[in-house]
Amino acid sequence: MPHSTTAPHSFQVRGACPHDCPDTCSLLTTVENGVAIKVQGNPAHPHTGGSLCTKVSRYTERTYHPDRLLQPMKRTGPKGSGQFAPVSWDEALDDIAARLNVIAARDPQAILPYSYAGTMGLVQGESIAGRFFNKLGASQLERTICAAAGGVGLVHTLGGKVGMRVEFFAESKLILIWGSNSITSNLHFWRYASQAKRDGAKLICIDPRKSETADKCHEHIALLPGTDGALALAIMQQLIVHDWLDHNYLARYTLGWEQMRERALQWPPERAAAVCGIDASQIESLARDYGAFANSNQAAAIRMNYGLQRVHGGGNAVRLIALLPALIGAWRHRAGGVLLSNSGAFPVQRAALERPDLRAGRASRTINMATIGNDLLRPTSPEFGPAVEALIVYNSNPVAIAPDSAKVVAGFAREDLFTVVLEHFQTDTADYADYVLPATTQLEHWDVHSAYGHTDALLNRPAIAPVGQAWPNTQIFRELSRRMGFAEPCFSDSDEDLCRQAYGDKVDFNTLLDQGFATLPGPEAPFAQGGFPTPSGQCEFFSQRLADLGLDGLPDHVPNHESAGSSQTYPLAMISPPARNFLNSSFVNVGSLRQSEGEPLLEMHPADAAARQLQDGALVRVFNPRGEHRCRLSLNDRARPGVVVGLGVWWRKFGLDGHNVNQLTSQALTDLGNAPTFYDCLVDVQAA
Ligand SMILES: Nc1nc2c(c(=O)[nH]1)N[C@H]1C(S)=C(S)[C@@H](COP(=O)(O)OP(=O)(O)OC[C@H]3O[C@@H](n4cnc5c(=O)[nH]c(N)nc54)[C@H](O)[C@@H]3O)O[C@H]1N2
Ligand SMILES: Nc1nc2c(c(=O)[nH]1)N[C@H]1C(S)=C(S)[C@@H](COP(=O)(O)OP(=O)(O)OC[C@H]3O[C@@H](n4cnc5c(=O)[nH]c(N)nc54)[C@H](O)[C@@H]3O)O[C@H]1N2
Ligand SMILES: [Mo]
Repeated sequence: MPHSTTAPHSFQVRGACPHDCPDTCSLLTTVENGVAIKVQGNPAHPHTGGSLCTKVSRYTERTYHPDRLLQPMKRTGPKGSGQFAPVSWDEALDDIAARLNVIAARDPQAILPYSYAGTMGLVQGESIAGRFFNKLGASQLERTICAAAGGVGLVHTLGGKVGMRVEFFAESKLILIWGSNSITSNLHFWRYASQAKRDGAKLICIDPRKSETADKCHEHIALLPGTDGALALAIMQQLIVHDWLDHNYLARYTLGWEQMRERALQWPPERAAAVCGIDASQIESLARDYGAFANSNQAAAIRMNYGLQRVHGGGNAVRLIALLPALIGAWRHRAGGVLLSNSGAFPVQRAALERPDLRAGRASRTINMATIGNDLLRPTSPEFGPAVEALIVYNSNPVAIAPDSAKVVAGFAREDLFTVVLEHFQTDTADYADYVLPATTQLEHWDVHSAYGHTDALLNRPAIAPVGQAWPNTQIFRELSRRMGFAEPCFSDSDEDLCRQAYGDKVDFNTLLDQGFATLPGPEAPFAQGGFPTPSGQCEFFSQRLADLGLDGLPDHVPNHESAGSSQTYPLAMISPPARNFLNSSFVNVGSLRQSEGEPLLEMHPADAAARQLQDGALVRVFNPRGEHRCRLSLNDRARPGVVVGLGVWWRKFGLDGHNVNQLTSQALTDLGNAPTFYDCLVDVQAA
């Protein structure tokens, strides 16, 4: 029950931040007379520590935004025009069900769900929605857009999405912040890193961009995008030649060290320096700092984030970095090792939530969300199967966030594609819908959460009644199921039922009800004595599973599809990492946050600008064979020579020319995990 505070009609409700961020904060929403007036960080939750990021502390501005979708809408103009007329829920759902039934009668695989982590909630994500598409026998979506390369890399190295417990970074004495702008995208990790820094730890940032986080670290290594694997190999080479190794740990708890050693010895610092575009002395110094912790009673830790795996070799790079702690025996300490994601630690009962058994053995083609641009344009063929005829989008804004926008937009613009979008706002994607259905926000529905940057499960209670006629995703799929004639009792489960099913008996639901969060049990130093969840139980330098797939069993440096310096026509490497005040494309329409970001910018090093006679603030055209995007130039030392940075992800309709950076990115995939390669992208820039 909400507990009362001072005013009679005022109370606070415990919730969870739903956004796709490692921090998954515990929220306290103050409600007065049925209106949410304030959203704060819950001081009782250790990882949240009572503080929120700028975005989520403005949550009421987003919830009560004048542009909130308040009723179902049906398209009245051409696709993409954004012309809609209000309709009733009954009219919308009857028509949607009828149209889906006609398509399903021909081939249900012509229907495709498209969803990601607009909410990370286990209930408003793939619970009733998963059941609905399984029962329908629809195509399955391969959800690769963010973390698949690194995730698969971790699985074939440590055995899963597992790693250090985030709180122990506070005790580390050396922290490598690798491919992560923590102050922007993982603020509550930064609290622990700052604590370590105050206690004398050295912080080193490895990032092509001099990020806000790099500003606060002792050192910054500005390597070229997609060269992290080469850097990790050269660190290994230095650890070997200087014998900064924990031989005992290597012998007892790793597999394939001899072969890895041979490969790493081929990477002296000079070789890696040429690939990474940095000085060999920087690599030697980094390896010396790291090697100092071999066999030490103090700990070195690595915080990787997904920024470094959005390139061709992202999976191998994550493998190589995740192997480093084994060389020096860092895992022996609770404050040592590596953390990319902890999501594998959560006992989520996915089969109970999504009910794959409802497919009843029917064929299920898989479509990769990263190649939606090409796949919406494919005709029916024996290899591909049926052309996509219906698309149901929820918790995602693909027209803005998927790579190679020209193709994505052409696909969504197909007049013969039936598109339904469940949303809070009229996004770039909603503009292409046949029906837009208003969804509730986190303040208005129940949910249960796992996290990927800490090890606490969270419960979200609704704080207010749904705004307008909005419904939770679950209710929309429940009502659609009924109209489609799906009779199984699981389609009637309430959101509270689903919250209980999410962890079954693996997490005590009463703890969630009582305090809003529950810390997962688990050892403080998970791999101090091996015990990796790999098939061998060892930290795997060599992966038999990869070898069995016909891939290299050992990790290697895999160059970019579009390597910096490989093209004279497009000499600049463009990366498009998160802007601090946005979350992917969420919050771009919140006025105060968009004002803080200003307008779409391209950061460029003054030397690259001088070579093109471009001035700070100039209007520029960023282009490559996939398209062009106009924005304003920002000359500063955040971008290194040869690399330009377009912070994202802006809504296309807020851009100068109705485009965003994804007009330039490609649909090429990563080495492992079939993920997109947003930061593997060559461009050139001219005055517009
Ligand atoms: N404020 C805010 N927070 C967010 C997000 C957001 O959009 N805004 N996004 C959320 C999401 S979806 C995710 S997945 C997470 C993590 O999101 P990530 O994509 O990991 O984002 P960042 O931690 O900002 O880290 C990206 C950093 O990696 C750097 N980088 C780019 N290419 C390379 C490379 O090749 N090598 C190396 N070493 N570094 C590279 C970028 O310059 C940037 O500073 O953050 C989440 N948190
Ligand atoms: N160029 C470039 N592109 C990128 C990235 C990059 O770094 N650079 N980052 C990539 C990454 S890491 C990711 S994770 C993806 C993210 O891509 P998406 O997962 O699509 O994330 P968002 O852009 O935040 O869009 C989420 C949408 O879900 C809606 N939503 C939120 N909660 C609910 C709900 O409860 N119900 C319904 N129906 N809708 C809801 C929000 O209003 C929002 O419009 O983008 C990727 N795209
Ligand atoms: Mo992401």
